[in-house]
Amino acid sequence: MFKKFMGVVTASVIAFTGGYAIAGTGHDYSTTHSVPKVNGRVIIAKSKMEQPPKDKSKIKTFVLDVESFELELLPGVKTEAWGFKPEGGRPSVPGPEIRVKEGDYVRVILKNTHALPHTIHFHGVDTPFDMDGADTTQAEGIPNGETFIYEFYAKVPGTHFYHCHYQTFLHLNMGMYGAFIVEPRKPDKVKADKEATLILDEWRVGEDEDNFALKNNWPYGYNYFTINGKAEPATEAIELKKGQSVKIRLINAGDMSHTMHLHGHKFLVTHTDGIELSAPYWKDSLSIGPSERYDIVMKADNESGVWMFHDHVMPAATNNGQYPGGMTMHIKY
Ligand SMILES: [Cu+2]
Repeated sequence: MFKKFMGVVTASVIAFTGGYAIAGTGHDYSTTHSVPKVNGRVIIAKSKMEQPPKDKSKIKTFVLDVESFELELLPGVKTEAWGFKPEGGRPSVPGPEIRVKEGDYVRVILKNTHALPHTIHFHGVDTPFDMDGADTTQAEGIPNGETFIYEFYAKVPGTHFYHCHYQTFLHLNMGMYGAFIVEPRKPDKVKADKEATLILDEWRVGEDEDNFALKNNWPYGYNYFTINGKAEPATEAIELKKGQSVKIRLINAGDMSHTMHLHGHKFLVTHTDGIELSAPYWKDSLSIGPSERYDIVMKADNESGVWMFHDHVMPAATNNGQYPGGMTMHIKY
């Protein structure tokens, strides 16, 4: 695999001369993080547009790898997934949350030991273009055995996400995404007692002849629908105390629009795509398109109970056509 990509990678490094340096020739990263030892070469990316801060404590480092694994969507339903994993950790869908503060210098080290090439794109973070990780700017991806170091200032506060942007339709579908949260310098105007991040996604699982979605012409044959990689009844509830409030960061990492409806409560929409609204507005059903993010705040101010929060695009509230299921979860207090 490595040999196969050698020539291609060399070419891409040459194409980016001026923007990139090979390990040992440009930067010394040893003061904050040892450069990971890998089978192949380490490509250190140095943005032409931004310089790291002198104060090393302002540099936040994350090391990610990719691994194939079996993701259990709900008891008895498993599918192959490709998950991001932290160094020494286990792969997961979503991948580990990256959380930094506005103004931090972020260093994300993609140390790829997976069989296929991958990249990381930081959606909504607005990095310099040479850190964009897109199919067009990193056309060959980061192949097996190689490491790429993304570096940029976290200038844009809010709820964002990162995902592989190599053969994106397939790789994003295999679960290669995670939350990227930039906490704002100036605290949010609407405060909450707790926080939860919910990432929506769809899956096509099992043999096509058993696929309820294909028989009913649902988009792309998606027949399982997840919140944080789990379908009802395996989704995790948000537990509150009466009177408590929760800020929910909704991220749509899938290919379909979903309309999240909360029973028994209104919620305040405070941010769209990470941007704080000057005039937050109340809703009880919120449509969220692919790649959109919404921050909402709800308060446990009705009767104590187990309140449903679910996609009102009803096919996505099933497991292969069996209702209830899919993008359904509960808020308990
Ligand atoms: Cu990928």
